[in-house]
Amino acid sequence: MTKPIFILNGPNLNLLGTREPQIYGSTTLADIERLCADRAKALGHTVSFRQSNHEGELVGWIQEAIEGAAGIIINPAAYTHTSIAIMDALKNVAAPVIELHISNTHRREAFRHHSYVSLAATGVIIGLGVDGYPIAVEAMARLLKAKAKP
Ligand code: CA2
Repeated sequence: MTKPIFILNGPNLNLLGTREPQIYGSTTLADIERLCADRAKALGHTVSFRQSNHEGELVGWIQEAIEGAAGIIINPAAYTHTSIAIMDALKNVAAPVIELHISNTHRREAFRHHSYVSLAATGVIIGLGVDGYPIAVEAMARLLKAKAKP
């Protein structure tokens, strides 16, 4: 059995679709999970889709991914800009890591312009709205296919 792609979501993303629609849109996290699962299935993969408001729980899931995931797609939310712990955890993952942001963080406040997580990411998807999630699944499938080649 192939390992799932972990899709990890950080603090407050459970509120998607309920607040700040002008920035984050009206799609809920449950809708996004379905979009990702469907896209993954079409590409021959599965996903394990999770959200936490706690930094330590996210670090634990990243450690679990070292053995248990084909790759990680992560929207670390506000921890992007603060968490050396998440960056350090991701640096121990040999599998591909895609960092994802719904909004274009570079068009927002200066404190959102720096990402610790980017230092440990294979690639970054920013500012494509919630479409970024299925696009990230597609990109991950391509990275995994390229890696599987002899
Ligand atoms: O654009 C993104 O995906 C962010 O990772 C979202 C984070 C923000 O801190 C990052 O700078 C960029 C915030 C997630 C909060 O999500 C909410 C969703 C709906 C209502 C309120 C917050």
